Amino acid sequence: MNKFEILKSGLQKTKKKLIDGLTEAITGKAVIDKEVIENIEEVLISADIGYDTTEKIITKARENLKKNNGRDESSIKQSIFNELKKILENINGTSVTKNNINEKKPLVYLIIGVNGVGKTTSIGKLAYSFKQEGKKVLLGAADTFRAAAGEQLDIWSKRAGVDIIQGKIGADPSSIAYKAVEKALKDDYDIVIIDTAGRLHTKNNLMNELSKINRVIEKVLFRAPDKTFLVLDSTNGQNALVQAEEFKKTIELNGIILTKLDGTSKGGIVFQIVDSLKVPIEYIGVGEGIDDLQEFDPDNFLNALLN
Ligand SMILES: Nc1nc2c(ncn2[C@@H]2O[C@H](COP(=O)(O)OP(=O)(O)OP(=O)(O)O)[C@@H](O)[C@H]2O)c(=O)[nH]1
Ligand SMILES: [Mg+2]
Repeated sequence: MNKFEILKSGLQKTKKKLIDGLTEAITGKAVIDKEVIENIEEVLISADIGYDTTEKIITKARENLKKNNGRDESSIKQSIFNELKKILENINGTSVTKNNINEKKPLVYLIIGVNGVGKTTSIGKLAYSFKQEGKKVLLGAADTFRAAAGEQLDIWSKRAGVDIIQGKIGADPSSIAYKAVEKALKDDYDIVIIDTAGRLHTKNNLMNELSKINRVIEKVLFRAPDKTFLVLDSTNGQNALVQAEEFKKTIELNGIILTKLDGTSKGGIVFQIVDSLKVPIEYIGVGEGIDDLQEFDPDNFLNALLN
């Protein structure tokens, strides 16, 4: 399967819920009346588009209905698909991947997120794709909270064929971040990707730790990390949004890595993240394999859903 087919097959359940749901709500209705609109609303909300984003889409659909006098099923469907498209198009231009940060060396990526969302796995996949591009990649295992965390990243570093800076369990995560960036500067790496813990004793601990890692990187790099990526698990639905709001309070986020889109029906969360969080989705995870991280492309995403 090529990348698009992998994406398409990963989005099957979301498509079923969202697109087939919409089609069902609309098709065969002689007139688009209040009841049909309510059904559409229900489909959007149950497909994790979120209340606010759904209201925007519905308001637009109502306006279009009035304007067109075209109370037929194809125009209402088109109106909704157009709105979905517009939401995703809004992130074009805000994306940091597309800005010229590639001139910086080493590029420093800090990867954060609650436990189990897919940080370490995504780092492995990212490292592999940079390596494939011929880049010299270093990983920093700053999740020193769990014994298995370092080992897991170590396995990924071997799979991807990249170097890694490890620390002992319980070591100060900031010290690992420091050493990784220091080594990258000294040994001419193109990119450093730093893994962090998803859970510490308390949420405050976690946020303080992440702020500290940020400060320490800035000290050695003379600038903030080039990208701080928040990893969100799409299967968490609404809760992913809640997590993002929490992190946003303490840390400046540059992008989202949205994982586990394969096999969930909650892929509609993409629209809500883009619309309400105002942080671009940079990558999506569509499987557990080393190749299963894709750059997020709004057009591709919509095509995969609609076709
Ligand atoms: N199906 C699927 N599984 C994924 C994806 N990304 C990650 N996973 C799985 O999610 C689980 C957790 O991933 P990790 O990378 O360990 O998550 P983490 O955020 O590093 O977790 P902690 O280190 O505990 O904070 C693993 O079993 C991964 O294989 C994805 O895109 N699709
Ligand atoms: Mg991890």
